[in-house]
Amino acid sequence: MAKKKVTKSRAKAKVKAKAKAKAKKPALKLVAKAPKISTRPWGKDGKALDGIKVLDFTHVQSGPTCTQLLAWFGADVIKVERPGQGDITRGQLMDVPNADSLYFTMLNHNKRSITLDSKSKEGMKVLERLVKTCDVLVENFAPGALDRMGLTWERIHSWNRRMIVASVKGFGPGPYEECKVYENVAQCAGGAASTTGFHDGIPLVTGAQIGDSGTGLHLALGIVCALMQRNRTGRGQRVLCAMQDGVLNLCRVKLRDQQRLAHGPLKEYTQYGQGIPFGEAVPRAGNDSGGGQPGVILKCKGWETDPNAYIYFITQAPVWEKICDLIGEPGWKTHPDYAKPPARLPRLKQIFERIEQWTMTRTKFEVMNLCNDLDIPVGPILSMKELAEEPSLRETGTVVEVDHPTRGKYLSVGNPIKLSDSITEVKRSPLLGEHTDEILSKVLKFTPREIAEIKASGATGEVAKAPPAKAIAAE
Ligand code: CAO
Repeated sequence: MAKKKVTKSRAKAKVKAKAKAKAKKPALKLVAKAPKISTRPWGKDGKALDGIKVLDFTHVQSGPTCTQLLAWFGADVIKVERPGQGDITRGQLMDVPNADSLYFTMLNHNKRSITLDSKSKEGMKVLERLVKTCDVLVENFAPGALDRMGLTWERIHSWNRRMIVASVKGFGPGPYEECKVYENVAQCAGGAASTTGFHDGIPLVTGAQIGDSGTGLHLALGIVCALMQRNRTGRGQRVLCAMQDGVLNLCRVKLRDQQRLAHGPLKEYTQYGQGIPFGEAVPRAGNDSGGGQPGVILKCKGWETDPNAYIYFITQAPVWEKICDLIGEPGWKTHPDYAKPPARLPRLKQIFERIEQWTMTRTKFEVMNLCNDLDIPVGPILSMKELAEEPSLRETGTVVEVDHPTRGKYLSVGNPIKLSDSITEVKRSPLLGEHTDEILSKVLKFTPREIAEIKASGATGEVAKAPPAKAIAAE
Protein backbone atom coordinates (compact mmCIF):
# COMPACT_ATOMS: atom_id res chain seq x y z
CA MET A 1 0.00 0.00 0.00
CA ALA A 2 2.75 2.41 1.09
CA LYS A 3 4.70 1.54 -2.08
CA LYS A 4 1.66 2.44 -4.20
CA LYS A 5 1.40 5.85 -2.50
CA VAL A 6 5.06 6.60 -3.22
CA THR A 7 4.74 5.73 -6.91
CA LYS A 8 1.61 7.89 -7.16
CA SER A 9 3.28 10.92 -5.65
CA ARG A 10 6.37 10.34 -7.83
CA ALA A 11 4.16 10.28 -10.92
CA LYS A 12 2.46 13.48 -9.77
CA ALA A 13 5.84 15.15 -9.30
CA LYS A 14 6.88 14.05 -12.79
CA VAL A 15 3.75 15.58 -14.36
CA LYS A 16 4.36 18.80 -12.41
CA ALA A 17 8.00 18.97 -13.56
CA LYS A 18 6.98 18.39 -17.16
CA ALA A 19 4.39 21.18 -17.00
CA LYS A 20 7.01 23.50 -15.45
CA ALA A 21 9.52 22.72 -18.22
CA LYS A 22 6.85 23.31 -20.84
CA ALA A 23 5.97 26.69 -19.35
CA LYS A 24 9.66 27.68 -19.47
CA LYS A 25 10.03 26.74 -23.18
CA PRO A 26 9.85 29.75 -25.50
CA ALA A 27 6.65 29.96 -27.57
CA LEU A 28 6.82 28.05 -30.85
CA LYS A 29 7.80 30.45 -33.65
CA LEU A 30 5.47 29.90 -36.55
CA VAL A 31 6.30 33.06 -38.50
CA ALA A 32 9.78 34.16 -39.56
CA LYS A 33 10.92 37.54 -38.29
CA ALA A 34 8.86 39.93 -40.35
CA PRO A 35 8.71 43.70 -40.60
CA LYS A 36 6.06 45.52 -38.60
CA ILE A 37 2.72 45.39 -40.35
CA SER A 38 2.04 48.65 -42.14
CA THR A 39 -0.86 50.71 -40.90
CA ARG A 40 -0.98 52.88 -44.02
CA PRO A 41 -4.03 52.54 -46.29
CA TRP A 42 -3.83 49.84 -48.99
CA GLY A 43 -1.91 51.06 -52.02
CA LYS A 44 -0.36 53.95 -50.10
CA ASP A 45 2.74 52.27 -48.78
CA GLY A 46 5.01 52.36 -51.79
CA LYS A 47 5.34 49.74 -54.51
CA ALA A 48 6.31 46.08 -54.49
CA LEU A 49 9.79 46.63 -55.98
CA ASP A 50 10.61 50.00 -54.42
CA GLY A 51 14.36 50.31 -53.87
CA ILE A 52 15.31 47.87 -56.65
CA LYS A 53 17.49 49.41 -59.36
CA VAL A 54 17.57 47.82 -62.80
CA LEU A 55 20.26 48.35 -65.42
CA ASP A 56 18.07 47.86 -68.46
CA PHE A 57 20.16 46.83 -71.43
CA THR A 58 17.17 45.54 -73.38
CA HIS A 59 15.86 46.33 -76.83
CA VAL A 60 13.05 45.39 -79.25
CA GLN A 61 10.26 43.50 -77.43
CA SER A 62 11.16 40.55 -75.21
CA GLY A 63 13.53 42.30 -72.79
CA PRO A 64 11.58 45.59 -72.64
CA THR A 65 8.38 43.68 -71.75
CA CYS A 66 10.21 42.30 -68.72
CA THR A 67 11.73 45.58 -67.54
CA GLN A 68 8.46 47.48 -68.09
CA LEU A 69 6.78 45.06 -65.68
CA LEU A 70 9.54 45.58 -63.12
CA ALA A 71 9.14 49.36 -63.54
CA TRP A 72 5.38 49.10 -63.08
CA PHE A 73 6.00 47.32 -59.80
CA GLY A 74 8.18 50.20 -58.63
CA ALA A 75 11.74 49.30 -59.68
CA ASP A 76 13.91 52.20 -60.87
CA VAL A 77 14.60 51.03 -64.43
CA ILE A 78 17.51 52.77 -66.14
CA LYS A 79 17.47 52.03 -69.85
CA VAL A 80 20.92 52.24 -71.41
CA GLU A 81 20.71 53.14 -75.09
CA ARG A 82 23.18 53.66 -77.86
CA PRO A 83 23.75 57.39 -78.47
CA GLY A 84 22.01 58.80 -81.50
CA GLN A 85 19.85 55.78 -82.29
CA GLY A 86 18.68 54.20 -79.07
CA ASP A 87 16.45 51.16 -79.02
CA ILE A 88 15.85 50.33 -82.68
CA THR A 89 12.09 50.23 -82.13
CA ARG A 90 12.01 54.00 -81.50
CA GLY A 91 12.09 54.36 -85.25
CA GLN A 92 10.19 51.25 -86.32
CA LEU A 93 6.56 51.28 -87.57
CA MET A 94 6.45 55.05 -87.07
CA ASP A 95 3.02 56.64 -87.42
CA VAL A 96 3.68 60.22 -86.26
CA PRO A 97 6.65 62.01 -87.84
CA ASN A 98 9.54 62.73 -85.44
CA ALA A 99 7.83 60.96 -82.53
CA ASP A 100 8.91 57.70 -80.92
CA SER A 101 6.88 54.86 -82.42
CA LEU A 102 4.05 53.20 -80.53
CA TYR A 103 6.15 50.03 -80.73
CA PHE A 104 8.66 51.74 -78.43
CA THR A 105 6.35 53.83 -76.23
CA MET A 106 4.09 50.88 -75.40
CA LEU A 107 7.01 48.74 -74.17
CA ASN A 108 9.04 51.29 -72.24
CA HIS A 109 6.75 53.03 -69.78
CA ASN A 110 8.00 54.15 -66.35
CA LYS A 111 11.68 53.89 -67.34
CA ARG A 112 14.52 56.44 -67.44
CA SER A 113 16.84 56.66 -70.43
CA ILE A 114 20.58 57.28 -70.46
CA THR A 115 22.57 57.26 -73.68
CA LEU A 116 25.92 55.54 -73.43
CA ASP A 117 28.43 54.13 -75.86
CA SER A 118 29.28 50.94 -74.03
CA LYS A 119 32.23 50.30 -76.31
CA SER A 120 34.07 53.48 -75.29
CA LYS A 121 36.45 53.79 -72.32
CA GLU A 122 34.39 56.47 -70.60
CA GLY A 123 31.18 54.58 -71.40
CA MET A 124 32.55 51.51 -69.65
CA LYS A 125 33.47 53.68 -66.65
CA VAL A 126 29.82 54.70 -66.38
CA LEU A 127 28.64 51.14 -66.91
CA GLU A 128 30.93 49.92 -64.14
CA ARG A 129 29.34 52.38 -61.76
CA LEU A 130 25.88 51.36 -62.95
CA VAL A 131 26.71 47.72 -62.26
CA LYS A 132 27.97 48.65 -58.80
CA THR A 133 24.80 50.64 -58.10
CA CYS A 134 22.08 48.40 -59.53
CA ASP A 135 20.51 45.17 -58.28
CA VAL A 136 19.64 43.62 -61.63
CA LEU A 137 21.06 43.79 -65.16
CA VAL A 138 18.60 42.71 -67.84
CA GLU A 139 19.74 42.16 -71.43
CA ASN A 140 18.53 40.53 -74.62
CA PHE A 141 21.45 41.09 -76.95
CA ALA A 142 22.50 38.51 -79.48
CA PRO A 143 24.46 35.62 -77.93
CA GLY A 144 27.92 36.74 -76.82
CA ALA A 145 27.32 40.49 -77.29
CA LEU A 146 27.52 41.28 -73.57
CA ASP A 147 30.80 39.36 -73.28
CA ARG A 148 32.18 41.16 -76.35
CA MET A 149 31.39 44.44 -74.60
CA GLY A 150 33.59 43.23 -71.76
CA LEU A 151 30.69 42.62 -69.40
CA THR A 152 31.27 38.95 -68.65
CA TRP A 153 29.44 37.40 -65.70
CA GLU A 154 32.77 37.04 -63.88
CA ARG A 155 33.56 40.74 -64.32
CA ILE A 156 30.07 41.86 -63.33
CA HIS A 157 30.14 39.59 -60.31
CA SER A 158 33.58 40.85 -59.27
CA TRP A 159 32.18 44.39 -59.29
CA ASN A 160 28.94 43.54 -57.54
CA ARG A 161 28.37 40.15 -55.97
CA ARG A 162 24.70 40.97 -55.36
CA MET A 163 24.01 41.65 -59.04
CA ILE A 164 21.41 39.48 -60.77
CA VAL A 165 22.13 39.14 -64.50
CA ALA A 166 19.03 38.23 -66.47
CA SER A 167 19.07 37.37 -70.17
CA VAL A 168 16.69 36.49 -72.95
CA LYS A 169 18.20 34.40 -75.71
CA GLY A 170 16.58 32.68 -78.67
CA PHE A 171 17.73 29.19 -77.70
CA GLY A 172 19.26 27.63 -74.60
CA PRO A 173 22.61 25.78 -74.72
CA GLY A 174 22.65 23.39 -77.68
CA PRO A 175 22.99 23.35 -81.44
CA TYR A 176 21.20 26.66 -82.02
CA GLU A 177 22.49 28.71 -79.10
CA GLU A 178 24.38 31.15 -81.34
CA CYS A 179 21.28 32.10 -83.38
CA LYS A 180 19.63 35.49 -83.37
CA VAL A 181 15.94 35.00 -82.85
CA TYR A 182 12.78 37.03 -83.40
CA GLU A 183 9.18 36.42 -82.36
CA ASN A 184 8.00 34.20 -85.19
CA VAL A 185 11.21 32.20 -85.22
CA ALA A 186 10.53 31.34 -81.58
CA GLN A 187 6.90 30.50 -82.27
CA CYS A 188 8.04 28.06 -84.94
CA ALA A 189 10.93 26.59 -82.94
CA GLY A 190 8.88 26.29 -79.73
CA GLY A 191 6.10 24.14 -81.18
CA ALA A 192 3.39 26.80 -81.47
CA ALA A 193 3.33 26.99 -85.27
CA SER A 194 3.20 23.24 -85.88
CA THR A 195 0.12 23.04 -83.66
CA THR A 196 -1.64 26.22 -84.84
CA GLY A 197 -3.86 26.40 -87.90
CA PHE A 198 -6.20 23.91 -89.53
CA HIS A 199 -5.45 20.27 -90.11
CA ASP A 200 -5.33 20.67 -93.87
CA GLY A 201 -3.57 24.05 -93.91
CA ILE A 202 -0.04 25.35 -93.44
CA PRO A 203 1.37 26.04 -89.95
CA LEU A 204 0.34 29.44 -88.58
CA VAL A 205 1.84 31.91 -86.12
CA THR A 206 -0.42 33.59 -83.60
CA GLY A 207 -0.90 37.34 -83.12
CA ALA A 208 -0.23 37.02 -79.39
CA GLN A 209 3.51 37.66 -78.99
CA ILE A 210 4.19 34.52 -77.03
CA GLY A 211 7.85 34.41 -78.13
CA ASP A 212 8.79 37.94 -77.17
CA SER A 213 6.32 39.18 -74.57
CA GLY A 214 5.78 35.64 -73.28
CA THR A 215 9.50 35.18 -72.64
CA GLY A 216 9.72 38.65 -71.06
CA LEU A 217 7.05 37.57 -68.59
CA HIS A 218 8.95 34.39 -67.77
CA LEU A 219 12.12 36.42 -67.23
CA ALA A 220 10.40 38.85 -64.86
CA LEU A 221 9.33 35.95 -62.67
CA GLY A 222 12.87 34.57 -62.70
CA ILE A 223 14.25 37.94 -61.60
CA VAL A 224 11.78 38.32 -58.74
CA CYS A 225 12.65 34.79 -57.56
CA ALA A 226 16.37 35.59 -57.75
CA LEU A 227 15.75 38.73 -55.69
CA MET A 228 13.93 36.65 -53.08
CA GLN A 229 16.78 34.12 -52.95
CA ARG A 230 19.30 36.96 -52.65
CA ASN A 231 17.51 38.07 -49.48
CA ARG A 232 18.64 34.76 -47.99
CA THR A 233 22.00 34.12 -49.66
CA GLY A 234 23.22 37.66 -50.18
CA ARG A 235 24.47 36.87 -53.69
CA GLY A 236 23.14 37.45 -57.16
CA GLN A 237 22.77 34.80 -59.85
CA ARG A 238 22.20 34.44 -63.56
CA VAL A 239 18.67 34.09 -64.91
CA LEU A 240 18.24 32.77 -68.44
CA CYS A 241 15.04 32.47 -70.44
CA ALA A 242 15.31 31.03 -73.91
CA MET A 243 12.46 32.01 -76.22
CA GLN A 244 12.13 28.45 -77.49
CA ASP A 245 11.69 27.23 -73.89
CA GLY A 246 9.16 29.95 -73.10
CA VAL A 247 7.03 29.09 -76.15
CA LEU A 248 7.25 25.37 -75.43
CA ASN A 249 6.14 26.03 -71.86
CA LEU A 250 3.07 27.79 -73.23
CA CYS A 251 2.49 24.83 -75.60
CA ARG A 252 2.67 22.33 -72.74
CA VAL A 253 -0.75 20.81 -73.53
CA LYS A 254 0.49 19.91 -77.00
CA LEU A 255 3.43 17.95 -75.62
CA ARG A 256 0.84 16.25 -73.41
CA ASP A 257 -1.10 15.26 -76.55
CA GLN A 258 2.08 14.09 -78.31
CA GLN A 259 2.45 11.43 -75.61
CA ARG A 260 -1.26 10.54 -75.59
CA LEU A 261 -1.01 9.93 -79.32
CA ALA A 262 1.10 6.85 -78.60
CA HIS A 263 -1.94 5.31 -76.93
CA GLY A 264 -4.48 5.99 -79.66
CA PRO A 265 -6.19 8.80 -81.57
CA LEU A 266 -6.99 12.09 -79.83
CA LYS A 267 -10.73 11.64 -79.64
CA GLU A 268 -11.55 15.23 -78.67
CA TYR A 269 -9.87 16.60 -81.84
CA THR A 270 -12.36 17.49 -84.59
CA GLN A 271 -10.43 15.38 -87.09
CA TYR A 272 -11.29 12.26 -85.08
CA GLY A 273 -15.01 12.88 -85.61
CA GLN A 274 -14.31 13.47 -89.29
CA GLY A 275 -12.59 10.11 -89.59
CA ILE A 276 -9.22 11.65 -90.57
CA PRO A 277 -6.36 9.45 -89.35
CA PHE A 278 -3.64 10.83 -87.07
CA GLY A 279 0.04 10.87 -88.04
CA GLU A 280 3.12 10.66 -85.84
CA ALA A 281 3.05 14.22 -84.51
CA VAL A 282 0.33 16.29 -82.84
CA PRO A 283 -1.67 17.83 -85.68
CA ARG A 284 -2.97 21.38 -86.04
CA ALA A 285 -6.28 21.38 -84.28
CA GLY A 286 -8.03 24.43 -85.74
CA ASN A 287 -10.10 26.01 -83.01
CA ASP A 288 -10.39 22.90 -80.87
CA SER A 289 -9.84 23.65 -77.19
CA GLY A 290 -6.65 22.51 -75.50
CA GLY A 291 -8.64 21.32 -72.48
CA GLY A 292 -10.43 18.59 -74.39
CA GLN A 293 -13.96 20.06 -74.25
CA PRO A 294 -15.45 20.30 -77.75
CA GLY A 295 -15.47 23.94 -78.86
CA VAL A 296 -15.70 25.86 -82.13
CA ILE A 297 -16.11 29.40 -83.42
CA LEU A 298 -19.66 30.06 -84.61
CA LYS A 299 -21.23 32.83 -86.66
CA CYS A 300 -23.43 35.36 -84.92
CA LYS A 301 -25.90 37.93 -86.22
CA GLY A 302 -24.15 40.34 -88.57
CA TRP A 303 -21.34 37.98 -89.62
CA GLU A 304 -21.96 38.79 -93.30
CA THR A 305 -20.50 42.29 -92.87
CA ASP A 306 -18.65 42.23 -89.53
CA PRO A 307 -15.47 40.11 -89.61
CA ASN A 308 -15.66 39.69 -85.82
CA ALA A 309 -19.33 38.76 -85.40
CA TYR A 310 -18.41 35.33 -84.06
CA ILE A 311 -18.39 33.54 -80.74
CA TYR A 312 -16.40 30.64 -79.32
CA PHE A 313 -18.86 28.05 -78.08
CA ILE A 314 -17.96 25.15 -75.80
CA THR A 315 -20.30 22.19 -75.37
CA GLN A 316 -19.09 21.49 -71.85
CA ALA A 317 -20.55 18.23 -70.57
CA PRO A 318 -22.00 19.50 -67.24
CA VAL A 319 -24.13 22.13 -69.04
CA TRP A 320 -25.18 20.00 -72.01
CA GLU A 321 -28.83 19.88 -70.95
CA LYS A 322 -28.99 23.69 -70.65
CA ILE A 323 -27.51 24.00 -74.15
CA CYS A 324 -30.18 21.67 -75.54
CA ASP A 325 -32.97 23.77 -73.98
CA LEU A 326 -31.38 27.04 -75.11
CA ILE A 327 -31.09 26.06 -78.78
CA GLY A 328 -34.52 24.39 -78.85
CA GLU A 329 -33.45 20.74 -78.91
CA PRO A 330 -34.76 19.39 -75.60
CA GLY A 331 -35.00 15.90 -77.13
CA TRP A 332 -31.19 15.71 -77.30
CA LYS A 333 -31.03 15.60 -73.50
CA THR A 334 -32.18 11.98 -73.49
CA HIS A 335 -31.55 10.83 -77.07
CA PRO A 336 -28.89 8.05 -77.07
CA ASP A 337 -26.98 9.76 -79.93
CA TYR A 338 -26.59 13.01 -77.98
CA ALA A 339 -27.10 12.52 -74.25
CA LYS A 340 -23.55 11.41 -73.35
CA PRO A 341 -20.22 12.99 -74.44
CA PRO A 342 -18.79 9.85 -76.17
CA ALA A 343 -21.96 9.55 -78.27
CA ARG A 344 -21.65 13.19 -79.30
CA LEU A 345 -17.98 13.00 -80.39
CA PRO A 346 -18.61 11.60 -83.91
CA ARG A 347 -21.55 14.02 -84.37
CA LEU A 348 -19.89 17.26 -83.30
CA LYS A 349 -20.01 18.80 -86.78
CA GLN A 350 -23.76 18.34 -86.99
CA ILE A 351 -24.26 19.46 -83.37
CA PHE A 352 -22.32 22.69 -83.87
CA GLU A 353 -24.15 23.40 -87.14
CA ARG A 354 -27.40 23.25 -85.17
CA ILE A 355 -26.02 25.51 -82.43
CA GLU A 356 -24.86 27.94 -85.10
CA GLN A 357 -28.38 28.14 -86.52
CA TRP A 358 -29.29 29.54 -83.10
CA THR A 359 -26.23 31.83 -82.59
CA MET A 360 -26.81 33.40 -86.03
CA THR A 361 -30.12 34.78 -84.79
CA ARG A 362 -28.40 36.83 -82.08
CA THR A 363 -25.46 39.21 -81.72
CA LYS A 364 -22.31 37.84 -80.04
CA PHE A 365 -23.08 39.92 -76.94
CA GLU A 366 -26.66 38.58 -76.75
CA VAL A 367 -25.32 35.02 -77.02
CA MET A 368 -22.75 35.83 -74.33
CA ASN A 369 -25.37 37.19 -71.93
CA LEU A 370 -27.84 34.35 -72.47
CA CYS A 371 -25.15 31.69 -72.06
CA ASN A 372 -23.49 33.32 -69.08
CA ASP A 373 -26.78 33.28 -67.21
CA LEU A 374 -26.74 29.49 -67.63
CA ASP A 375 -22.98 29.02 -66.94
CA ILE A 376 -22.41 27.91 -70.55
CA PRO A 377 -18.84 28.97 -71.39
CA VAL A 378 -18.63 31.16 -74.51
CA GLY A 379 -16.22 33.84 -75.71
CA PRO A 380 -17.17 36.65 -78.06
CA ILE A 381 -14.53 37.43 -80.67
CA LEU A 382 -13.60 40.97 -79.59
CA SER A 383 -11.82 43.21 -82.04
CA MET A 384 -8.98 45.53 -80.99
CA LYS A 385 -11.41 48.43 -81.58
CA GLU A 386 -13.92 46.95 -79.16
CA LEU A 387 -11.21 46.29 -76.57
CA ALA A 388 -9.84 49.82 -76.91
CA GLU A 389 -13.32 51.22 -76.30
CA GLU A 390 -14.36 48.85 -73.50
CA PRO A 391 -15.12 51.02 -70.42
CA SER A 392 -14.42 48.28 -67.85
CA LEU A 393 -10.85 47.82 -69.18
CA ARG A 394 -10.28 51.56 -68.83
CA GLU A 395 -11.59 51.47 -65.27
CA THR A 396 -9.21 48.70 -64.20
CA GLY A 397 -6.21 50.32 -65.89
CA THR A 398 -5.75 47.43 -68.32
CA VAL A 399 -6.20 49.94 -71.13
CA VAL A 400 -4.77 53.37 -70.33
CA GLU A 401 -4.45 56.68 -72.11
CA VAL A 402 -0.98 58.16 -71.87
CA ASP A 403 0.23 61.62 -72.88
CA HIS A 404 3.53 62.02 -74.67
CA PRO A 405 5.37 65.28 -75.38
CA THR A 406 6.00 64.61 -79.07
CA ARG A 407 3.17 62.27 -80.09
CA GLY A 408 0.33 63.48 -77.85
CA LYS A 409 -2.23 61.12 -76.35
CA TYR A 410 -2.19 57.42 -77.16
CA LEU A 411 -3.63 54.20 -75.78
CA SER A 412 -1.57 51.48 -74.20
CA VAL A 413 -2.06 48.23 -72.38
CA GLY A 414 -1.43 48.91 -68.71
CA ASN A 415 -0.23 46.41 -66.13
CA PRO A 416 -2.30 43.24 -66.46
CA ILE A 417 -1.12 42.05 -63.03
CA LYS A 418 -3.04 43.80 -60.26
CA LEU A 419 -1.55 43.98 -56.77
CA SER A 420 -3.87 45.38 -54.11
CA ASP A 421 -1.06 47.11 -52.20
CA SER A 422 1.16 48.16 -55.13
CA ILE A 423 -0.95 50.18 -57.50
CA THR A 424 0.49 50.73 -60.97
CA GLU A 425 0.68 54.24 -62.39
CA VAL A 426 1.57 54.14 -66.08
CA LYS A 427 4.04 56.93 -66.94
CA ARG A 428 5.13 57.75 -70.48
CA SER A 429 8.25 56.27 -72.00
CA PRO A 430 11.42 58.37 -71.85
CA LEU A 431 12.82 60.35 -74.75
CA LEU A 432 16.22 59.15 -75.94
CA GLY A 433 18.78 60.11 -73.30
CA GLU A 434 16.23 62.23 -71.42
CA HIS A 435 17.68 61.31 -68.03
CA THR A 436 21.38 61.10 -68.86
CA ASP A 437 22.34 64.07 -66.70
CA GLU A 438 20.22 63.17 -63.68
CA ILE A 439 21.43 59.56 -63.72
CA LEU A 440 25.09 60.58 -63.95
CA SER A 441 24.78 63.09 -61.13
CA LYS A 442 22.02 61.88 -58.81
CA VAL A 443 22.17 58.09 -59.18
CA LEU A 444 25.84 57.51 -60.00
CA LYS A 445 27.13 60.55 -58.06
CA PHE A 446 29.71 61.64 -60.62
CA THR A 447 31.06 65.10 -59.86
CA PRO A 448 30.35 67.96 -62.30
CA ARG A 449 33.95 67.70 -63.46
CA GLU A 450 33.71 63.97 -64.11
CA ILE A 451 30.42 64.48 -65.94
CA ALA A 452 32.05 67.11 -68.14
CA GLU A 453 34.87 64.65 -68.94
CA ILE A 454 32.43 61.83 -69.76
CA LYS A 455 30.45 64.11 -72.03
CA ALA A 456 33.51 65.54 -73.72
CA SER A 457 34.63 62.02 -74.60
CA GLY A 458 31.44 61.51 -76.63
CA ALA A 459 30.42 58.48 -74.52
CA THR A 460 26.92 59.83 -73.92
CA GLY A 461 26.34 61.16 -77.40
CA GLU A 462 27.44 63.60 -79.96
CA VAL A 463 29.90 66.18 -78.65
CA ALA A 464 29.23 69.69 -79.81
CA LYS A 465 31.45 70.23 -82.79
CA ALA A 466 34.42 72.47 -82.17
CA PRO A 467 34.09 75.79 -83.99
CA PRO A 468 36.03 75.85 -87.27
CA ALA A 469 39.66 76.74 -86.81
CA LYS A 470 40.33 80.45 -87.21
CA ALA A 471 41.68 81.23 -90.62
CA ILE A 472 45.24 82.26 -90.24
CA ALA A 473 45.41 85.76 -91.48
CA ALA A 474 47.78 86.07 -94.34
CA GLU A 475 50.69 88.20 -93.42
N1 CAO B 1 26.76 51.06 -77.11
C1 CAO B 1 27.54 50.43 -78.02
N2 CAO B 1 27.20 49.29 -78.62
C2 CAO B 1 26.00 48.76 -78.30
C3 CAO B 1 25.13 49.37 -77.37
C4 CAO B 1 25.56 50.58 -76.76
N3 CAO B 1 24.80 51.21 -75.88
N4 CAO B 1 24.02 48.62 -77.27
C5 CAO B 1 24.19 47.58 -78.13
N5 CAO B 1 25.38 47.66 -78.73
C6 CAO B 1 25.95 46.73 -79.69
C7 CAO B 1 26.15 45.35 -79.14
O1 CAO B 1 27.28 45.30 -78.33
C8 CAO B 1 26.29 44.55 -80.43
O2 CAO B 1 27.59 44.68 -80.90
P1 CAO B 1 28.51 43.41 -81.41
O3 CAO B 1 27.65 42.64 -82.35
O4 CAO B 1 29.65 44.11 -82.08
O5 CAO B 1 28.90 42.64 -80.25
C9 CAO B 1 25.40 45.31 -81.40
O6 CAO B 1 25.05 46.53 -80.74
C10 CAO B 1 24.15 44.65 -81.86
O7 CAO B 1 23.49 43.94 -80.85
P2 CAO B 1 22.56 42.73 -81.25
O8 CAO B 1 23.36 41.73 -82.04
O9 CAO B 1 21.90 42.24 -80.04
O10 CAO B 1 21.47 43.43 -82.20
P3 CAO B 1 20.89 42.91 -83.58
O11 CAO B 1 19.99 44.00 -84.03
O12 CAO B 1 21.91 42.48 -84.53
O13 CAO B 1 20.03 41.62 -83.19
C11 CAO B 1 18.28 40.46 -82.01
C12 CAO B 1 18.77 41.77 -82.61
C13 CAO B 1 16.98 40.74 -81.25
C14 CAO B 1 18.02 39.43 -83.10
C15 CAO B 1 19.35 39.90 -81.05
O14 CAO B 1 19.64 40.90 -80.12
C16 CAO B 1 18.91 38.65 -80.33
O15 CAO B 1 18.92 37.55 -80.88
N6 CAO B 1 18.57 38.77 -79.04
C17 CAO B 1 18.20 37.65 -78.19
C18 CAO B 1 16.84 37.14 -78.52
C19 CAO B 1 15.77 38.20 -78.39
O16 CAO B 1 15.60 38.85 -77.40
N7 CAO B 1 14.98 38.30 -79.44
C20 CAO B 1 13.76 39.10 -79.35
C21 CAO B 1 13.83 40.27 -80.17
S1 CAO B 1 12.24 40.99 -80.24
O17 CAO B 1 11.55 40.25 -81.55
